[in-house]
Amino acid sequence: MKEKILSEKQVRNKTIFAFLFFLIAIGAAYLIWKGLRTQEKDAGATKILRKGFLANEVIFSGLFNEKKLVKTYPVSEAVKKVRVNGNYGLTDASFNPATWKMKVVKASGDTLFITLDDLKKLPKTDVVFEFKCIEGWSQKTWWGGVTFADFVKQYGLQNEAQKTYASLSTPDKKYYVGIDMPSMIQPQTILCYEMNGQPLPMNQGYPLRLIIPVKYGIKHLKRIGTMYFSDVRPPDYWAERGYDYHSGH
Ligand SMILES: Nc1nc2c(c(=O)[nH]1)N[C@H]1C(S)=C(S)[C@@H](COP(=O)(O)O)O[C@H]1N2
Ligand SMILES: [Mo]
Repeated sequence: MKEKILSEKQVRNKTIFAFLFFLIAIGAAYLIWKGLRTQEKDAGATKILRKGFLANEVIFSGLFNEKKLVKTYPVSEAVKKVRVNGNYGLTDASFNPATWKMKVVKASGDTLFITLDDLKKLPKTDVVFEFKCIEGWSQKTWWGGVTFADFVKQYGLQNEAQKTYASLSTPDKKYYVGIDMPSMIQPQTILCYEMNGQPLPMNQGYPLRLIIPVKYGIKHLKRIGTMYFSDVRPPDYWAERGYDYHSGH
């Protein structure tokens, strides 16, 4: 093989280039170090690390695993006595279940008012899964209703489903959640009207609640009053009190 012979000038150029590259690398390393050192503290971490947390939030929000199914169990494994937890938005004495309708605000601004009988006409889905509360308890529970995905199809809400978030709140607006759309569309997420094959008990959200197995209990809003869709993150009761907005697991 013929060796490549470099002229003196070429050797000099290469050396200069290597030296410049070395200086730039040192400079970049110094700037990164200085940046980390002098960033003001933000919630106990530096801002740069904080950006890492935000990136994780996006990754674990369900945006990248929308098709992933939560483990399910046979109905026989579901507990008979389902724990009751949390009654924000359920204490309004003037609430009348007989006249209840779910209000759905469409992207156009039009509103739909949907009854329980309307929903019962749609395909029914049951899900038995491990319901987890951030307080540290969990139990296998059995729920039935219409998947949000079926609901979108049947009511022609495809435009709404293009939004980034869904907002759900109780009729009295005292409890409210915001949920990323991929988690809403996930095939185990249901607008739920049955528990253990029976109508939902009052304290578990009669007539309709959200069951969203990819999330912790705080997101499973009981007694849905109004639903709307938005690219702006909707208010969320527990996120306002310091919990993770997405609360996925
Ligand atoms: N309207 C309303 N929904 C709610 C709550 C609440 O306080 N109000 N608590 C949440 C929490 S923290 C949990 S763990 C689950 C509990 O559901 P369960 O009472 O059917 O077990 O409901 C969620 N949905
Ligand atoms: Mo909870």
